[in-house]
Amino acid sequence: MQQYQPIYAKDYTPPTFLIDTVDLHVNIRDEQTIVTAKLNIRHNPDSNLTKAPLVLNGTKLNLHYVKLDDRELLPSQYNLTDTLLTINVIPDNFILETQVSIDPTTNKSLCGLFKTGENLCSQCEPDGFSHITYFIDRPDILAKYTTTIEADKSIYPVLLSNGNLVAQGDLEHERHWVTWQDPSCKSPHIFALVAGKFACLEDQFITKQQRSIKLQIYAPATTLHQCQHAMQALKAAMQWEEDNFAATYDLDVYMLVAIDDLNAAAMENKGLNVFNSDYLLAAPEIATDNDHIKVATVIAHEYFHNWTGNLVAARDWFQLGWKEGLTTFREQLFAADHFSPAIQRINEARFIRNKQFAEDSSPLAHPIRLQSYIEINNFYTVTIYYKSAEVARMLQTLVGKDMFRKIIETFFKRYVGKTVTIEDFLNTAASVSKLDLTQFKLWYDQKGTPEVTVTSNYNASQQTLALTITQTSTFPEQQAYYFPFQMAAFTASGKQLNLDLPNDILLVKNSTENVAFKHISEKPVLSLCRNFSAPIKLNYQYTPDELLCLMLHDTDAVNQWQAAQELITQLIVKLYAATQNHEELHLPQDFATAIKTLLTNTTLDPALVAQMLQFPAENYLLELMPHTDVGTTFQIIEFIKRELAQQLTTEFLNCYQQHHVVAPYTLDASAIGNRALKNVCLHYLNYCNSPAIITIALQQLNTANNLTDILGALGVLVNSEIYAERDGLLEQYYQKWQNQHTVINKWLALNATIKLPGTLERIKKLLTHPAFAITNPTNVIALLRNFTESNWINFHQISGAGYEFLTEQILKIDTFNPQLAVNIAITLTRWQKYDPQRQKLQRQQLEKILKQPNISKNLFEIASKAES
Ligand code: HT7
Ligand code: ZN
Repeated sequence: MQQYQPIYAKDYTPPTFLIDTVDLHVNIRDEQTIVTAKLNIRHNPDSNLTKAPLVLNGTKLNLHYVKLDDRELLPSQYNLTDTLLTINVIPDNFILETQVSIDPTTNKSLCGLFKTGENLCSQCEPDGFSHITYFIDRPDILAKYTTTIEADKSIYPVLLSNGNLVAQGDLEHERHWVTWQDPSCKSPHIFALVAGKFACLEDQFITKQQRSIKLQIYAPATTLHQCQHAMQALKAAMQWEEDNFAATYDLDVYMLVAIDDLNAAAMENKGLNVFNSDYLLAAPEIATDNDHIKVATVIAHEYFHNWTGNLVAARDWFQLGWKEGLTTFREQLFAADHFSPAIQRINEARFIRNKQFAEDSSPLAHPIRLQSYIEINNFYTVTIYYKSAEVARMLQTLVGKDMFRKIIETFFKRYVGKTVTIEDFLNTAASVSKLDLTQFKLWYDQKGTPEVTVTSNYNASQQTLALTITQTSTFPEQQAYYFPFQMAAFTASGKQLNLDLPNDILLVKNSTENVAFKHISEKPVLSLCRNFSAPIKLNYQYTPDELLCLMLHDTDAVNQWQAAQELITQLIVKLYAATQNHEELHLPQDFATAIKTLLTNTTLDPALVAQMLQFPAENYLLELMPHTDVGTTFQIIEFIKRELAQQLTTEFLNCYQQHHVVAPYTLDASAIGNRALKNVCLHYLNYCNSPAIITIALQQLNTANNLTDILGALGVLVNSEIYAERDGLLEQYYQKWQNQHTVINKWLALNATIKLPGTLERIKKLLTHPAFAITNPTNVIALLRNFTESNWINFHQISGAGYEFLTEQILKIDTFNPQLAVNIAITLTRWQKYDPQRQKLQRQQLEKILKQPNISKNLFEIASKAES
């Protein structure tokens, strides 16, 4: 078994050398690309290692020469390994020139410089720059870059890099060159280079100071018409950040590029963001409502990085959670301002509960500020992005919106052009707000999800309500957290009671808090942790009546949704126990009545009802019911849906018809809500196994003017037990959309999530289908990750065939793209949650992975942590 050494946060030391300027020359040729780098280097006055050698990172580089102040070094004057170039004797201030060759055409890792389609693109976060040239590849090396690119004119007509285009010209043999100069100082991971055939959509943004910024979106000519939504989103994001945090873009040009191969949604390279085309292209026929929202928010996210990550840079990778969390939080605020705030927040709460809580209770649990890592690529996690965003949100709740804005503005002013740590951010927050954040900082340094148990005691004669709030942690040595706990109370008929709480917020600090409320005229129904005010697991014993009251009357949409989730979860738990006792299953009448009330209620927002009708995700159920049998839970969910569909056919049909609005496509909240509710109704109606429902679905499919409705209908038809044309329909859809990468991913996902038996064989066949390329991350995620994470019944089959299949794919992918291999391997790290037989089967796969002779550092770290 391989051994890789962790890097520890406590070992951080300032760099021994600084690099002030980088002069790159990238000569793109068919067989190889030659990269010549001239680095202006000096000793770091803040480093006391005055005699230390110069150590440059470099991976998969074919070194041609090294020159120090124009003199070529002999091989005996430096030491070269697979990943480092070490030069021993060096002056205080010097120019180092290196020349290397690389081969982007065979680079399938999507790190460094790689080929995507017929184009070339770079990805340098976190350490890809040293896959292009020798460099001190760490975020606290802030330098000014000048980049000259030379290439064939017809193959690579567009040549892009960061900053401003300052010169260009033609060369012999139909070649050309361009020079880009970036006036800002940047970390190496936000360097970018793009070369190829692109069309360009252009617009401008006028800043508050009346500066015009040129906006350009580069995409293949065939997809340029699908970039309008992205352009609007970009302008909205730029405006929003100026309005909300007084932060403006610093350069004169801002470019976005769409490519099909990237290991993440997008990358915030300085002035030259690169996007996976699924996260940039959008139009009604190729993107669902959610895709449109996703495109807008990813564009905003990358733009917001210009201040958190680029202009203010993370000092080292242990601060990753700071830049990603603060950027994600602003992305969420932006989304709430541009789409339905209620639905946005419900989705955020759901995502944390399904994904982050699962990560936090797995062997991969880690604090927002990591203490160590083997491979930083493994830590672009839901904790780093989304728990960190929740922590930023809690800070905003604690200090108030205006004060939060003041903190951010002060922080930006104080640290522009500098590198920061999480302490720098919290110290600024504390000094500006005058709040002691010592205890609050634990959110960054402790891992795991706090469990908060609330008990209440209502005294009718004294009209008092006593609450006890206890927080516990799965990690016994941990200290209590400080967090805002937003709450309200209602009468049984849904009237809000006055709790006399400032901003409805209780500040929780101690492991046990006792709180008393006076003048409570009747036994209250409590609405707790409203708006998901803290990322905690809440335990409170609700009765079904209380839940129904909250579903209908709570003024907080998150808790209306949460009440419905709780009602459904309670029923699943109850029916699971009944199955274990070999009792016959039946659907309680009051449950059916509650769902009927939702379907017939005309005052609730249809978008919210659609959310409330969705069942809790399997991951979430497994958190609550660990070690239960996946097959039994699946059958119970199917039973409940079937019973509801049969008992409430008329209500589902009426609701479907009321919200099936035939009109031109618009992206407003009401149209989105109607589509969401209609498609949820159709999903339920499918459980009637009725030809009439097939007719409705086919009609929706054939008349739809948008992808949301097309996929709503297709999802129903391909999962129908009575519709025999499934494969013909899928083939028809493929033929129509085969040239549209983003839609083909939907098609792969559709195949992957068919709940009927035989899906594993279907997926195996699709591995050789022209629609699927194992080197393409979005194809792999659509087909393989959707199968393993959203097709429980087929993936977790008790034979273990699903697990074996996954391991085969992980190992295959690991040979060329370790980041992608880890992306699909994460599923296996949750094995503790399953029943003993499935635990054993999943562990066997982890052991098998670890026994392979040459697995990557990435996969080793994940599999070894999961297995132990
Ligand atoms: N900061 C970026 C993180 C990233 C990435 C992007 C593209 C390809 C591979 C990547 N590895 C890490 C993305 C972001 O948070 O916006
Ligand atoms: Zn980010």
